[in-house]
Amino acid sequence: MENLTDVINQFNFKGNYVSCKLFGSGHINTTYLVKYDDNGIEYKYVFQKVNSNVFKNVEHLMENIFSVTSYLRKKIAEYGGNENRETLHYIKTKDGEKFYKAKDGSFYRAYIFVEDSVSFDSVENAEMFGESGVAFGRFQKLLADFPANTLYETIPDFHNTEKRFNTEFIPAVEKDICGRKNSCISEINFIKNRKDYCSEFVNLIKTGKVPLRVTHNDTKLNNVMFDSKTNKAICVIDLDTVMPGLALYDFGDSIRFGASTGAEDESDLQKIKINLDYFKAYTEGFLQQAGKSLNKCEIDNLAFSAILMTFEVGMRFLTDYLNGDVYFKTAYPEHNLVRAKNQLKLVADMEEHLSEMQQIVKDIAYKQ
Ligand code: ADP
Ligand code: GN1
Ligand code: MG
Repeated sequence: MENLTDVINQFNFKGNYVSCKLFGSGHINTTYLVKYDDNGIEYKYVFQKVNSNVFKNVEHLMENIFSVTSYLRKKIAEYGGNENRETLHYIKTKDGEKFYKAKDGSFYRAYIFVEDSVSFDSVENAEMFGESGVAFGRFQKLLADFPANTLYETIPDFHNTEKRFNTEFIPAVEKDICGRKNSCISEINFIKNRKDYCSEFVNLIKTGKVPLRVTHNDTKLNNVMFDSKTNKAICVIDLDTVMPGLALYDFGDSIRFGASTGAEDESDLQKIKINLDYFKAYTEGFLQQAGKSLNKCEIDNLAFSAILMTFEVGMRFLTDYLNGDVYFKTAYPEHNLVRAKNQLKLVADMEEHLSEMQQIVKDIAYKQ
């Protein structure tokens, strides 16, 4: 394996290498904070090893990111924003490439660290969550005219819940290659009993009721950087899954992660409920930005999207548990099972509160 500092040295960073430390809490890539020094001035970079087990075509992924961020820079400059702060700025290698392929076949890329910024792994108050809604709503709005068909699908069928059920979840249950099935019979049944959920959005696409848009597809709170002084959301990060998708995916995934009363891997299920105040705050922020571009069918499905996106990730965690933890990073053997139970508990709680969630959406969307 190539030495990490040798790989870092392939990039066009300013000055001399100072340090490299592990950083961030994502489940997929490995992230480092790299520091350089140029005559006493410190430069910080985010340096990542891309998970090429998850992302099969890193070239396509980086093409997507460069075209989307270049487009965003233009849009941000047009409205007088700060294009160096409000979107990611990727650094090419000394050879002018968008990423570096190491001798062992692994892929690395780098971008500028957004100064005076911070990300959060859990929501601290409704205002913060509302701000993340503004950030993802704005992201969607700014990319509304971007030609979605020029983007590669970095993970085909990423939010095709039906396909995930039929071709990933059911085979994992049937094969049971780790002999873990008996430890999660009630979770398996919970998912099987909701098989109908899986085709809801697939059918909305098939019948043309909702349009494909450029979406982020992984709208966790920690994929938004906040200004550490003003607490305002600055920019959306983690652009690996930007591709054609539904506004519903982005809305629902944010709620799943941020409007839960506990962390995604909290094992005490009593602590897992939907926080309707947070739900309301996010809905206000998101619709304030993206509301005008959504059609009635999208708006009417926002509340359910939170259930479906939570159900989908719960099913993915359980699938990975059954497959022996080959996809998501885990910290202990039952980690994926704990995450799955947690997400399915949140589904159950949201089912009980669906009509309240729908009313909140209506009150906000139709008063605008
Ligand atoms: P992953 O795919 O592992 O989730 P991310 O791209 O989301 O990787 O990065 C992981 C974490 O690193 C983020 O949650 C954030 O805290 C931090 N981070 C990422 N990009 C930046 C940036 N440009 N500036 C400052 N911090 C960043
Ligand atoms: C992964 O990379 P990260 O941690 O932001 C996953 C998402 C899941 C999320 C669950 C490419 O996101 O789909 O919703 O974990 N990303 C990928 O926390 O699979
Ligand atoms: Mg992330």
